[in-house]
Amino acid sequence: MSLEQRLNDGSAVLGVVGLGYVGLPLVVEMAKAGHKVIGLDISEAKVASIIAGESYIPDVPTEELAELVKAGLIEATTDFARAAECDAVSVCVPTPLNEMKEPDTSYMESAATSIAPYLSGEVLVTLESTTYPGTTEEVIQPILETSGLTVGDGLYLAFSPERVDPGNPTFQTRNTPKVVGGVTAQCTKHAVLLYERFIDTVVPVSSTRAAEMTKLLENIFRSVNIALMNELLQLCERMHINLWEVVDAAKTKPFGYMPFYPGPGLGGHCIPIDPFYLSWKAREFDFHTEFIELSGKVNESMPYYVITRLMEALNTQRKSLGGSRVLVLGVAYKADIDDMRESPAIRVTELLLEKEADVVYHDPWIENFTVDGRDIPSVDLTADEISKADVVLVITNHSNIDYHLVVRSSKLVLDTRNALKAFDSNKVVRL
Ligand code: SAJ
Repeated sequence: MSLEQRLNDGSAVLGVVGLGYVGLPLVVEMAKAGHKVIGLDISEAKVASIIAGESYIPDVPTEELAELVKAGLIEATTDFARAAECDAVSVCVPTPLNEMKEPDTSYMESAATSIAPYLSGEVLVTLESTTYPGTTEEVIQPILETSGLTVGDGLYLAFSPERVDPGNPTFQTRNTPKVVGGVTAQCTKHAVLLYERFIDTVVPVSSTRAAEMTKLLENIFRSVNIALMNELLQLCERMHINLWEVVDAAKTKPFGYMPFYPGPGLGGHCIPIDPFYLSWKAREFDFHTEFIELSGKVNESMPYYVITRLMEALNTQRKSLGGSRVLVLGVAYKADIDDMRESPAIRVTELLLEKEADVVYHDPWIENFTVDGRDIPSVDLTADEISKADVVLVITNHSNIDYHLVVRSSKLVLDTRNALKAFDSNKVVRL
């Protein structure tokens, strides 16, 4: 039976390499569509947790995972030889930057190298990791073809960017449209057949490079617009204009505008990182992506701006930052999730420690917070703890915080997220 038939009748065994915030939701959606799914990961802990039917991703309910594991639809293993059982394999591994802010494609290369020896017959491989245009065909395809298969003769290869927005209550894997671009038309066709099995809307494009660029455009659009807000915030502070109010007013425009907000910096594993995948590749074409470079510079300057504003706020109370007790409220990289990656709270806290502030934190989503090897003490959000702080620094505006208590019990608050916009108190200083 052909791959096309196996995909269409649901008998295709599907593989996913990388069982993180992208891969695990994908595994679950594939299994919910009735496919047998084999999850492949190098992490023994992740594999053991899945086998036990326990989810470690907040967007994947444990009950749902357990039921699918119990039904035998989901298996997990660190044995990549089991890729031999798969008719299609989706690769969802990290694409970080190295210290020189250059793409680190080692995870993708390692994933491709791990499955290549076991590919045979007719098999589809899709790459989902956000990366620069050209990666799929210049880096991944040669590795996969060491299997003896070639694109056009047994191997179908496509790029289909992940669009997971961790914690998004409305859009999850199934109802977020999926862009797909294959090396050949047949590759695109088979990748469309795969994703149509469990995703409501599939959007084919003409090439892998178009699909790779689509994802980068989405995230560069965000980082540039956030940087614009961060720059305007600094101008508005000098002009004594409340930019937060201005953004709220601008977003009443029912067309032609989309709100972004200033903040203490850019966190997460995508927005601060993905744009530099493109600016790195652009150099090969003698092209300087100035918007990307400028937005990176502005966004990276925000933790320093927060410290300046904090010192100014303490100064109004004739206090120095050195020796002051600072309660950092919210340290995850964005509201209502448990992820610290690239969180602006990290750089802000490093700077606070450099200024010899006495730092404690409160974040209901983050159990431990370590900066430069130092464990930052976690405190309960009580009137006593709040009142002990010389200043409360709101870095992440989780919704499950008692902001009334914060305003009532604090001496001073620097709010970098406009979390306290409902309060009219001279104790609250907005970034
Ligand atoms: N941020 C601001 N101002 C804003 C929006 C965000 O300062 O107006 C900050 C956030 O606090 C956070 C960082 O930027 O630190 C990134 O936030 P994000 O909302 O872009 O969220 P991510 O990185 O978790 O996920 C994004 C997805 N987000 C949205 O579309 C809302 C989406 O772009 C991608 O699916 C995902 O990156 C990815 O995997 O690329």
